[in-house]
Formats: sequence, C-alpha cells, structure tokens
Amino acid sequence: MTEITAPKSPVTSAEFADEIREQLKYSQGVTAEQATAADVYVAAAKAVRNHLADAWFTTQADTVNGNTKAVGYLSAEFLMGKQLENALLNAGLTEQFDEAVKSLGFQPKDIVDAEYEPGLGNGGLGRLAACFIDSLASLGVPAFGYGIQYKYGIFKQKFDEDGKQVETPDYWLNNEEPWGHIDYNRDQKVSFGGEVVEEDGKKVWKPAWSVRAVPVDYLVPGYKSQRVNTLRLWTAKSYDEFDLLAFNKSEYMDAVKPQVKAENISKILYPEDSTKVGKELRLEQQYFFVSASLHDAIRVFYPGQDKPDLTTFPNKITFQLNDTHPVIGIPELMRILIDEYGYDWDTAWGVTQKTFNYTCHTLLPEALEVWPASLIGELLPRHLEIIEKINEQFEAELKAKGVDEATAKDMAIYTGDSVRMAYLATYGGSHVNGVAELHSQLLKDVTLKNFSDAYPDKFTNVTNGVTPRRFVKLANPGLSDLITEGLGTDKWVSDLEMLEGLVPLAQDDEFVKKFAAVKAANKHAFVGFAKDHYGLDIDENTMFNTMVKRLHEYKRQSLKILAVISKYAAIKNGTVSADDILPRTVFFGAKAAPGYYLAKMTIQLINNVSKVVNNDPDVKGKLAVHMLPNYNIEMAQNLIPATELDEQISQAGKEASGTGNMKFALNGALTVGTLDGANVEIRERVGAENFFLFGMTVEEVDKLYADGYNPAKYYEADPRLKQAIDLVAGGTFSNGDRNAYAPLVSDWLTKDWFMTLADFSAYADIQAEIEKLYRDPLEWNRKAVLNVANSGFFSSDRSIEDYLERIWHTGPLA
Ligand code: 26Q
Repeated sequence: MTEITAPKSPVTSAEFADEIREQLKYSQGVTAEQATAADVYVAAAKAVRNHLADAWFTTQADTVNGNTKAVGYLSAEFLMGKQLENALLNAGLTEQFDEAVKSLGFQPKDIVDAEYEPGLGNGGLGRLAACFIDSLASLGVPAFGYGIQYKYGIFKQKFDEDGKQVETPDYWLNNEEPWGHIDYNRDQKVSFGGEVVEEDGKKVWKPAWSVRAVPVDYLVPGYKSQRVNTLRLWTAKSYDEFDLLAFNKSEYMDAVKPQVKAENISKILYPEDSTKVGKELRLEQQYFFVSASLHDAIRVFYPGQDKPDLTTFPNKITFQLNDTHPVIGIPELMRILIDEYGYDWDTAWGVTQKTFNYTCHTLLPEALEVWPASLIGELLPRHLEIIEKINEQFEAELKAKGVDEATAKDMAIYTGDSVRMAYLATYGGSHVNGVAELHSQLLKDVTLKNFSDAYPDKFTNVTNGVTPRRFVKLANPGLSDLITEGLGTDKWVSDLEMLEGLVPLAQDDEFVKKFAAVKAANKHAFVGFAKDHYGLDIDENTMFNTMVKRLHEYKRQSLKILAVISKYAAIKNGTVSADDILPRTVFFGAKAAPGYYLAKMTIQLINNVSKVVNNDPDVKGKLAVHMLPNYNIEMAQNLIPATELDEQISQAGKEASGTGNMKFALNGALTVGTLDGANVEIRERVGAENFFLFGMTVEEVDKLYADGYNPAKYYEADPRLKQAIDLVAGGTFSNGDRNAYAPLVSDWLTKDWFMTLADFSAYADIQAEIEKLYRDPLEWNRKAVLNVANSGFFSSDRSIEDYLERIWHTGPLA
C-alpha cells in the first residue's frame, strides 16, 4: 500500500529511471545496485501510479461536481490480471519504462513478470467486470467498481501424480502490493444480527455485531481518455482488536475471536462459480460490500451533508448488479432511506427502483441464488422484514395487473421459507439484461418468462465484450502492429469496429501471409512460455487447438476429451493412414470447483489421457495433449494469441455468453462451436463460412429431452464413440484400473445431462472439415483474418455504450 505523492507530467526515459531509483531508495529502502527484479517492479508500479494521480483526482472531483450521472458496478468479483503493463500503456509510459529498466540493468519482461497476478474472481463474470471498468474509464464515463479485497483469491491449481487437481491457497498479499491504496479515513460500519424493535411506532434494528469496512482503492486508468476511475475493494477489520478482559485471563484464543470473525468476511473468494447451497459467510460477504458501497456513494455525492436530499440519488449514480450476488443492496437501500434518513416507504421505493439494474449471467436454474429466509432473518432481520413488505407490494401489483394467482405464486420473491434473489432484482430494479442475444431471449422465454410477461419493458440485452487493450494490444503486439499497418492508424485500439477495414486485406495474399507469420511467431513464443512455466516440449509445427474455461459439465470438456481419445485410437489402430493425420497439439486449461466431483474426475481423465498419448511412440508427432495447470489471465494472454482452433462446445442453451470465444476470434483463431451464447453472434458477424458449426440447437435439445433422452443409444450407434468410452472404462487411462472412471462412464451412459453423447458424431465429423482447411494455410489464415476483421463488435467499449444507451442513460464526463 502506498501513498500518492506529487503528480508528474510526461517524462523522458532518463527521468523515469530517476523516479524508479527514487522509489527504490525512499520507499523500498534499497539502492538501484541492490535491487532485484521484484524491487524494480514495485518501484516502477509506484512511479507509474504517481503519474496517474493528477488525472485520478480531477476525475473524482469532476465525478462529484459535474452533472453527469456516475455508474457504480457492484460485483463480488474483479478478475483484473497483472496491472503494470496496462498502467504503463494507459499512462503513455511504455517506452520510457522499457528504456529506464534497461538502463538499470534489467529486462522489461522480467520486471513485468515479477508482478503476482491477483485472482479476485472465478472466471467469466469476474473478468467481465474488469473489462467493463477498463472500458468505462477509456470512454471517460465516471464510474466506481465496488467489490471485496479478498485476502485469498481463487485457489492455485496443481496436479498430483494421479492427475488429480490439488488446490493450494492463493495468498496474493504475501509480497508488497503497490497498487491498492488503503484509506482508513473513509471506512464504513457494517452491522449484522440482533433484532428489530419498535420505538415510537418506528422499527429500529438493534444489531448484535459490527465490522469495519476499510476501502482499498485501485486506480483504473482509461486508454487515451485522461480519465482515471476508482475500483474500491473493501476489506473487513474488527472494531475490537482485543477483548482485554479475556486476554487478561490468558484466554488468548477467545480474546482474538471477534477479530477473527470480522476478518473472516473478506478472507476468501468462494471458488464455486454456480451455487447450490446458501452459506452464511457468503451472505455476510455480499451484505458487507454492498452496504459499505451504498454508504460510500452517499458520502461521495453528498459530502458533509447531514440531511442530504436522497431523492436525487438516482441522478447521481446508477448501480449495476453483477448477477444476484449484490442484490441484498435493494433492501439495504430501502433500509438506509427509511431507517437512517427518515423517508417514507413509497419515496424510498421510487428511489431504489430507479437506482438499480440487474445483469443475469446464467441459464442454469440452480445458479440463481435462493437464500433461506431463516438465514436472512438471523443475519439481517430488518432486511427480511423489508423483503416481506416488498413481496406484499409486488403481489398486490401483480393482482392489479390481472396476473392469475398460480402465476403470482410462482413469481413470489419471498416464499415463506426462502428469498429468490433474481426475482427480487428483477422487481426491485429498472432493467434486467442477459449477456448475449440468445441468452436474453431465453431469459424472456424461459427463466424469467412470467416477469417478462408482466414487465416487458424491463428486459433488454447487452452482449458481452472484452477489452482490446489487454486482449489484443498487450497480449498480441505482433498482430497489433500488423493491424495498425493494415489500417494505417492505431485508432482501432479505442474504436474496435475499425477492424472492418481489414476485410479487403483478407483477399491480399501478402497480408494473409504476414498474419500467418505473426501467428507462427506467437506459437513459437508460447512454446518458450510452456517450457519455462511447465517444462513442456511442444512441437510448434502442429495445429494449436485450445479449450480454456472453468470446468463444468455443461461446457463439455468431456466431448473434447472423448474426441481426442477417439482420434488416438484411430491412429493406433491404423484406421487412418499416416498421411491423413494432421498433427495437433490440444491444450486444456480449467479449474474445477473443489467440491465438484465429476468436474474433478474429468480433469483427472484429461491428465491421464495426456500421459498415455504423449508417451506413446505410435502417435509421436501426430497428437499431443496438455492439461496446463492453473489457467489464469496471464496464461490466457499467452495462449490465446498462439491458438489456431478454439473450442466453444457447450450444450446449446447453457452458456450465457462466453467471453473467451471473443478473445480467440479477435486474435485470429477459428472457432469450432455450437449455437450457444455469443457464439451465435460471432458466427453471424464473421460469416458462417468462417466458423465451424456443429451440434444440436436449443430447440433440438428441448425436443430430444421431451422425447426422452437415452445416451446409451448414441454410444451403440457410433463406433468411434463406443471405442473412446470403452477405452476409458477399460482402464487404458488408469493403468488397467476399470473402476477409476466408473462414475464418469456411468454418468455418460445413463444420464449425460448435457447430451455430450448426442453431439459426439457431429463433433467428430466436423474435424475432417477442420483438418482439410488447415492443410491449406492460405485459406485457413484468410478465414482467420476475416475473424479478426469482423469481431470489432465484441469490444467491451461497445458493450458499455449499449449499457449507457439502453440502461444507464448517462455518458462521458464533459
Ligand atoms: C454465488 C454464490 C455462492 C458462491 C458462488 C457464487 C457464484 C460465483 C461466481 C456464482 C456464479 C459465479 C460466476 C458466474 C460466471 O462467471 N458466469 C459467466 O459469466 C460470463 C460473463 O457474463 C458469461 O460469459 C458466461 O457465459 C457465464 O457462465
């Protein structure tokens, strides 16, 4: 944690080197001669941060004093990735940094690598939040990201000798963390438990215990916007460091109990990325950051006012609820307005409904949070009362709308024993959006159908996007230079639809060859990365085929590994002639939730297929499989630019959007995928002829399910599938042990909830088409160029512009 010192104007590399030396000397206490790469990293981070300070202060002042409504992005996760390169890019200091560290005797890459990646998110939802705050700042929109500074981020993943996932804690704050600025003077009190009593005819909440929420501020610099927004992550501290009475009795453990209880709240990120059970600590976390954030926004926008006019609150800031995780904010704002500021119910409701909007990120019913009412009642008794009252008002409203009783019952926010957070969010806010066209449509038609019927105007779509700064400009400098050369400008970095200007160049063989050379160089670089990080020897003259994402049954890593096994068997059996084999290297990267049994078994299977295949001389040079450990943002930035074929093979109707799919298309990989999530829109834009489509549609899935799905039938019907499953069942990937994967095999043959077996034949068949095209490098790369050229829509800048227009109704600072 550092203080912000004097702001700096643009500097030369020599001056920047002096600034680094100064930080080394006065802040780290080492001389330039003693400094290690880790020291220089911290010093450079602090130096670049100082350069951003001025713009940060002006942005904050303009946010409060201007008359542009701000955005508050409430998210339990922000998966930011490493910060240094991004901060340098946005501060315009990349070249100065490179020269400066060289003059200090270091390689820029070693300094950048010294940063430890913060893992404050699980996957797509957390990374989306990070892309969105980057785009908000780059567009000059005043915004706050609000979340939790977990002490332990997503676990680090290793594999044991059996290929099983082993989780180790991610204590990311073990070393100095130069980006976060802890601000003890802007703390908030967050209370829990106790009871509600009536005093003078008013409800008064008497909480049982409180924690101190202390903000840690991260600068969010915009690209070429001169704006620096704030990511405010709360950390929980105890008010009573020690209970001295207990301590005097030498009961040390008891003495620190309140501290432990308080600090537990921000201790760990939950590693599940879908939910089944409501855990008390998770609700504590949610309420903790949301309550602190709402109070913080009131403090920021009504400074020093005891009796602020909070009816203007929705004109000051609009809060986006990133999934159901922050939805407790709806009753909390009601409580603040009524209990803390004395507003009547109707006024409070008007303000609350105008303040919030809700983004849904799922279609899996089990991932919509439902809290036991008893738990809410115990932890937040006043909120439960408010929720009950919201529900009564809601029922009356539905009745007035003529909604029949049975439907109204299905729509209940509060059922008597539980609270449905997605329903509360839908009723309690102004807008609800899904994250891709297909997903938003399915929300309206299925998941939230009754709500869409009753409140059609609330529903809209905003298709996800990814930031081109991190995922093209920084991750793929070779392609970035080529794009700039092709377009004659680098303005595409902040206006990604300009990539369309590359469409004619796809017909220019020289340009396509240059693209192919960039891809080859990225593959070469990844081979080096994989050697350094994992000790792997990878053949760069093979097709790089990648599937990276969380491990989930619906995402169907099983489909991919079964196809790999089938291919392996075909080579072994000689079913394919040596000449017909297209050499491939298949990369997987995936973390499984620690308690997700089948997901973890799938990881184990992939690891053991990898062991068998990679050590089999019969397939050497033809097929290799690697399960790369600990998939994270850094790996994504290295692997995506090197990938030629990307896998987006979820069961249709299950992946809300996907954002990896966008990153791959933008980096010139071709996609093999189903009509699911944003794949649909990617295919529409890049052209059906430049996308490998296979598998059932949503309608076909529904029909097959309704007709009665029997996976064993598909196992019997396709000998390739049968052979692959038989090899797994027969112990080929478990040293002959036929029981090792029995639960997985039995699930495939008897349940197969996501219809992996039904889509297998189509998936195996399309491989021939893929391989045929790959044998014609010019045509393959022409299609890859067209993927890049037509993916500009998938910039998170465009997503944010859609939110501004459809939901937030605000814009950049003047
Ligand atoms: C909730 C309560 C308790 C414990 C964990 C959770 C929890 C945590 C994370 C539930 C869900 C998540 C994350 C969900 C997620 O990442 N969804 C993905 O969001 C992306 C961005 O919109 C989409 O592209 C993906 O399709 C979607 O799966």
